[in-house]
Amino acid sequence: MGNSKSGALSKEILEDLKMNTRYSEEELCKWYESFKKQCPDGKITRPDFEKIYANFFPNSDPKTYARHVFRSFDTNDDGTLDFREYIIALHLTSSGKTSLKLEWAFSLFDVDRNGEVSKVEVLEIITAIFKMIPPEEQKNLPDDENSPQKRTDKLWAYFKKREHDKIAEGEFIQGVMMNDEIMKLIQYDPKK
Ligand SMILES: [Ca+2]
Ligand SMILES: [Ca+2]
Repeated sequence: MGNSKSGALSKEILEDLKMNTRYSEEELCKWYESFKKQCPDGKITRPDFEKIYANFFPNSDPKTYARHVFRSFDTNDDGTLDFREYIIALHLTSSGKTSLKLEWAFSLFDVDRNGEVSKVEVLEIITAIFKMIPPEEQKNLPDDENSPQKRTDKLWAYFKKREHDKIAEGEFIQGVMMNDEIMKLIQYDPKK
């Protein structure tokens, strides 16, 4: 408990992160220093997080997506991201390893955290992703991908699911990994 005031990274969290991410002790301590500088109270709030996203997407509306991403990172569901959650997020999203990224993507799509993804959940996330695409770019999308509903239908059809079926995590990761087109549907990389 005393750790929160002294500003040091607790041994317990350090060991946990060393075991569960690819980062070394040295790297983690460095991350922690800069995290503390930016968030002196040791927590990132949802509005802070949404602001970061807004800076990256000045020509579209990333707010809903940011809210879902925040939820997927806030694993203890307390409304803030602490250092541990922040590092795990970084580890999952920036590793370059597709299976890790898709593991995270699954948690993003599993809005109610029940371990499976429904079509309603897919539509919810794809709608949020769609809002990040600037209107100019939306005009140039292929005919079967130019609305959230069409994109959701396409993904659902690819997984050969009926309306009320569900997708499990392993099935999701494997399916998306095998198809680049589906991979593109579940994310948005802004053109630089
Ligand atoms: Ca949290
Ligand atoms: Ca679910």
